[in-house]
Amino acid sequence: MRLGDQGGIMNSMSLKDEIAALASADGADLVTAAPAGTYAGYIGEVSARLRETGASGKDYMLPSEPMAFFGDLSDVRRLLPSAKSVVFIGAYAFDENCDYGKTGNNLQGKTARTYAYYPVVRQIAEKVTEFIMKAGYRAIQGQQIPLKYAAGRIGLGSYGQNGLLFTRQFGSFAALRAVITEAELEPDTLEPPQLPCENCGRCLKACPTGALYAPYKVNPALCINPLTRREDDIPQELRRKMGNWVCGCDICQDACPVNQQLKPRKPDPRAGFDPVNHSSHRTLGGLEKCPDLAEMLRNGRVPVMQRNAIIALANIGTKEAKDTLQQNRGACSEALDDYLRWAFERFNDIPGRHKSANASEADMPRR
Ligand code: B12
Ligand code: SF4
Ligand code: SF4
Repeated sequence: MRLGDQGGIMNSMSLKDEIAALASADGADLVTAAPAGTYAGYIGEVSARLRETGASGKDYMLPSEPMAFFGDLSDVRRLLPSAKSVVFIGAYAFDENCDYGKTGNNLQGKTARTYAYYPVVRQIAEKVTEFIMKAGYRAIQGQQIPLKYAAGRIGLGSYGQNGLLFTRQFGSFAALRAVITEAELEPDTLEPPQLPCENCGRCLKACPTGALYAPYKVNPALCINPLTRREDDIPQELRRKMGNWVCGCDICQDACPVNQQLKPRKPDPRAGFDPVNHSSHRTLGGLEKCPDLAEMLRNGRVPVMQRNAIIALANIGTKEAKDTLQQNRGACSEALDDYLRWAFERFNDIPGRHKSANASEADMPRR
């Protein structure tokens, strides 16, 4: 028998070791246990954020009204009434396949690094859940908990002013997932990293849209991450600030001196996009990291991704970018005419960018 048969806490402690061994063998870079709890302080912060920003569920890309969604996160017992412990699974997400230094001029888009590791932590968490259930305890895996806040409470990381949780080994590039269980696991107590935020503020200065509107505080209505996934119109002044991000945005992480010390890892073979199991990957089916923008226009992509490719090309602004858009404009959804018009105007408007003799005649989308 895998577990001791004496019952009680000894049982659970050995179960914890077995969970840690299983998850690590399956590629987890972080495995930590905490008591299941409620997060009252978190709800106070969420309310303040909603008051300050006036953000709606749509701004957060949520299926429901924000207070209902965050309220559910704030008490794991709403999900599993008998919950006693939470296991945090983390994976280092900064891998060699996201060399953004190579994008920007050669007509590629950028995708958020951590996104590609959501399938990795999910698959590990699924195995851990199955293992705990075979040991006789109920368990549920997912994101139905305020991951940064809850993991921060046990010292797995510290909040940076960019609003993300910095772990000791992996900076803020750690994808997180939780397994909530009725098994009683001995909690870990960890030493959180000390961050140099006080005299820094580089992430706030780097955020191109002002979404990071104060230290630790994000306005989702301005954040490029949800903008690249939203189906409603993106205001022109925000399009200009999106650079060549086509899904998510890592600017406030790349600007950080702590993250700049990180060495990229060898990619986990499971890293990538999975529209079936991850709602945040819904529009990413078939895309690689740093996808080719011409391919994004051509291959019958959903309009949201064609739109993001148009914005990225306009912001890259070179002759090659303009030619690419001209050559592929016929493949774009008609719903994107306004974006095409805006893009061709932008190619011509910005000093130092590619000029064409007659923007209004030559560059308008033709069908
Ligand atoms: C909603 C959400 C978003 C929203 C809102 C983000 C936000 N910061 O609120 C949007 C869509 C904008 C978003 C964007 C991103 N997200 Co997101 N998101 C979430 C989600 C679902 C909930 C986060 C949440 O609770 N927000 C509500 C706010 C109020 O809570 P909070 O961020 O913890 O805010 C705290 C601070 O303000 C703090 N605070 C306030 N004042 C002060 C003062 C001090 C001194 C301190 C220390 C703290 C502090 O108190 C608040 C409460 O804890 C989690 C998944 C989950 N289930 O937890 C992923 C999650 C947080 N996201 C993640 C990622 C990777 C991102 C992006 C980097 C993706 C990308 N590359 O584009 C961006 C980063 C934007 C940013 N700078 O935060 C990761 C973060 C991993 C990590 N190591 O931190 C998570 C955990 C998902 C995961 N499974 O790994 N996200
Ligand atoms: S950039 Fe500076 S202020 Fe922002 S999270 Fe990193 S250390 Fe903190
Ligand atoms: S992800 Fe980009 S837009 Fe969002 S807060 Fe960070 S830098 Fe700003």
